[in-house]
Amino acid sequence: MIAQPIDLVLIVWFVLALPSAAYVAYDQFAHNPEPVVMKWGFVLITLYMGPIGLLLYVMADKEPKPGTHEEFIKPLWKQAVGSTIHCCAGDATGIIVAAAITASLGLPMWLDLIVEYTAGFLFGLLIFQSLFMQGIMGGTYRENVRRMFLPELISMNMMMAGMAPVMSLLMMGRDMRAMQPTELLFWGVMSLGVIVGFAFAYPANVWMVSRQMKHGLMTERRHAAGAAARVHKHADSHAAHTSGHGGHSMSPETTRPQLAAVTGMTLLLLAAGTVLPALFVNLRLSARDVDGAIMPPGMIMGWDTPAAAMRDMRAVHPRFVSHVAPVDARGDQPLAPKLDRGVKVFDLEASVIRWTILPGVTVEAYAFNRQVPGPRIRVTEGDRVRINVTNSLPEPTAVHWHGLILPNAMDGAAEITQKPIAPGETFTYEFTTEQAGTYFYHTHAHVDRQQGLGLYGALIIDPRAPNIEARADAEYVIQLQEWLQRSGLTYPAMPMEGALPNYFTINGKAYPATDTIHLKPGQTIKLRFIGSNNIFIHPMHVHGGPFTVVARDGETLSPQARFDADTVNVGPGQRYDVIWRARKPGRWLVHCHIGHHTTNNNTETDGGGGLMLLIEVTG
Ligand SMILES: [Cu+2]
Repeated sequence: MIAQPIDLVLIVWFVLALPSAAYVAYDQFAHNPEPVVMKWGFVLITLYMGPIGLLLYVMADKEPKPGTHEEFIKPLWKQAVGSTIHCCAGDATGIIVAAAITASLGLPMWLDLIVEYTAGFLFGLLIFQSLFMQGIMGGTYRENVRRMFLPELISMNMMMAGMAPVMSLLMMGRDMRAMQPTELLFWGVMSLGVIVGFAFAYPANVWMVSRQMKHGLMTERRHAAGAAARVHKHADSHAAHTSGHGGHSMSPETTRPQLAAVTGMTLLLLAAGTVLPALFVNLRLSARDVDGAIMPPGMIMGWDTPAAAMRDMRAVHPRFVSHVAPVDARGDQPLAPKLDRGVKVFDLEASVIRWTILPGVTVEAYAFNRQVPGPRIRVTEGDRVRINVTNSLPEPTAVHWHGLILPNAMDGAAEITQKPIAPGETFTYEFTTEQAGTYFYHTHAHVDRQQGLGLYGALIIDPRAPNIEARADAEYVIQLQEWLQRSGLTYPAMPMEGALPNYFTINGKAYPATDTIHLKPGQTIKLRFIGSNNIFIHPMHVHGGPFTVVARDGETLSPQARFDADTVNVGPGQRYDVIWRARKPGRWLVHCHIGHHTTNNNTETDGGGGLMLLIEVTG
């Protein structure tokens, strides 16, 4: 699935690789005079290495004119290309098949590497080198296995020395879709791995071919076809004649110390290629553990980063989006209750939506009733309320009624007071309200992730006796939120490396997309600040003179305890009700006083951004 720009690059790459391999296959079997095993080697390698495979074929192996193949392939560098291709085709096929199987089985990455090495080595040695080459090398299968063991070992060690770090570092890197064979990225990493492995194995093959340890390229023609070299698709090996470098008579020109030194060095490089990445990435995890997570750029991931941390911080995968909210949709919409024998019944559904926080900037949000913030629940002190919460998220959740006095079983703390609501399930909360004031509800399962992605909403409880509350001509609820949206993906913002937010919203919108409040001179407004965000204490400030703080955390302050201020620190979970009077006409700002929180991705638009809105006093 296309989720990142790299996916488009990979599509282009594979669109080039497929016709490249098709061309090589056609040309090999229709025109090129060489043993079938080499034809297949080139086809497979071109499938894995795309245009690079095609380049190698044309430059080193494709007969330029009929009858010239023998002469054309003589240079050592071409012979070594043939030798490397032959080896890599077998090894890479073994490695790739093993990687796909181990990923599906959910084996940890370190075990993957061992299985892949073993599979690549055995496939290369037992099938590609010994079985397919038997017709060319003569001798029994057993003799060939013995003869090819060392050359295959040297070549495979080098191949894996190059391929293993590519696989480890990229598969367990930022975009762990690379662990899943169902993703294009997996195949992209395999391709890159084969290319790097080829580059590592090539010098070793130059040496081995020059020392007569391995076959290079060969020419094989049907006698009957003669010099015209019309090659037939089904050239059977009885009628075939083999010539060229190496051929039947290979007599290695190496000394034991040379072999020991070279083999030792390749083992050392193999060890480095497989072990060193373990210093940087957690190779104990499996494809299942990381579940295709895409991590925020800049997150610190070490050899001991647990899979649970990755699952918590990862991007919301766009495939989970079940609803795209219109650009001008607003959150915090009043939710009308149904009445059931005196009980006010509300339905909430948590799901993944695409939400516009600013024209042109969307986030993949976890949302109640397809809006951010979730719908406003407004009841009166003493009401019996029932809230049916349906979980349509890809993970379990629970809803907490922040600040309320209620039965413990209704408190919504996942794993503490209830089993989390599994995806697809509904849980019913029911309680009688005993307080009045500004409250809110929010997820209480993986709060770090889910609330950071948008799972919260206002819960306003009006007092039974209205006169006990400080009153104003108008009121406006301000719910704060921090977002991390980067490179087209949304991550839950967190106060840690790589996860700090770059967007900030009031009621799901960043300035200048926030509401504008309209007042007449002399009118008063009650601003209900809600710290529905996860990270920062936001010093919320109003221009145009002080306001009076009349309630804190839902509790109305006694007239003696009320105080005037022009900035109030709204911390996560806190609520402040303040009453501000429109003393003079004009455009007065309400904003957070942390400068960065009034930018959008570090940019000021129309005088600011993020946690900012306007009160227009006219008339
Ligand atoms: Cu702030």
